[in-house]
Amino acid sequence: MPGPFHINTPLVESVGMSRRLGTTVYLKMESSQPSGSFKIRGIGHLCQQMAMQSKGLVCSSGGNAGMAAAHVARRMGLPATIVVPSSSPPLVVQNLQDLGATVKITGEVWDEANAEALRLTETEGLTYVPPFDHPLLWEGHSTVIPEIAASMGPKQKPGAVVVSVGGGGLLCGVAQGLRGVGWEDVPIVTMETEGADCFNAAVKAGTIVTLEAITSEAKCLGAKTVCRKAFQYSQSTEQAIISELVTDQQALHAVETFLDEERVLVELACGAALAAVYSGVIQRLQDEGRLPRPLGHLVVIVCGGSSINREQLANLQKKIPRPT
Ligand code: PLV
Repeated sequence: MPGPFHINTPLVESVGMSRRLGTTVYLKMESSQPSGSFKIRGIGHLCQQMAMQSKGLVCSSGGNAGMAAAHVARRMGLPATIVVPSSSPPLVVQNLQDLGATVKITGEVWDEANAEALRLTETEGLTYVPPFDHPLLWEGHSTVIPEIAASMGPKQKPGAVVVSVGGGGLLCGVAQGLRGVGWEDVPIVTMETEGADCFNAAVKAGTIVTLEAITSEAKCLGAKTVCRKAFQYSQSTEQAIISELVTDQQALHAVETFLDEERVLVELACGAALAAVYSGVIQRLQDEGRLPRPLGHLVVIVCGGSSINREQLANLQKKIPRPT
């Protein structure tokens, strides 16, 4: 059986973030994964289990799930069709084509692209690769936590873990992984941008809701409805999940600061998680007594993302107005 397809990524301290927060901040560098994001953990695992006899993969994606599926398909010698919405930048289409995938642009947001991927699954007999809603994805994503535990060493435990949420797959993997290593008492801080906030909307409403539209530029967080399992985790009393939002401006500022300080370029979806520190969200949660002070080591999952280069960053800088 081929794989695993993902690599064990570095856990490194961010001196700049540690200085801001007054406690050690570790970055789990999922941006170094072969496909540019954590997605290859879950998608690689799912394909190992489900696609061995497949005649090809079809994946609906804002971009990064598609990149992971295209990578895995290439390694498995399978054709891949990736359905993306028109909101995905041309760069995403180019990156996918460079990996040998067939790209289909359908609908304006991910949910519409997904309907087309499901249709192709039926009509073409392809193996459907979901971007966030599947137990095998969560199991694959969960491997990030034992890696963090091994890097931190015995008797060490994070004070909190920060993740971005799109459809909630990464969150489910992190929650599962934390339970797996006996860290269910470690709070998870979930980050979304305003306008791509289906998890926050569900937490506030106390029930799963579907957003009318995705108005954030963080298109890879742009699922209109969060997966049921992520919502269920938010309702559980076993593990604290704190749902927070930032603006696109704050996510962009975080991307820029991260580039300057860590010399790594990530996309806006990841900027949302970084903004937890750069925009003072963690400090505010401490002020409000929702996170302890002093806090143990903070771990930020740097989810990464390939929908970014200098040109795309400049586009975002034009599109997203600076705070006045
Ligand atoms: N992006 C998905 C879903 O898009 C995709 O198709 O690529 N950080 C990055 C860089 C991401 O690409 C994503 C998901 C997330 C975070 C959030 O992960 P999730 O969906 O598992 O919560 C619509």
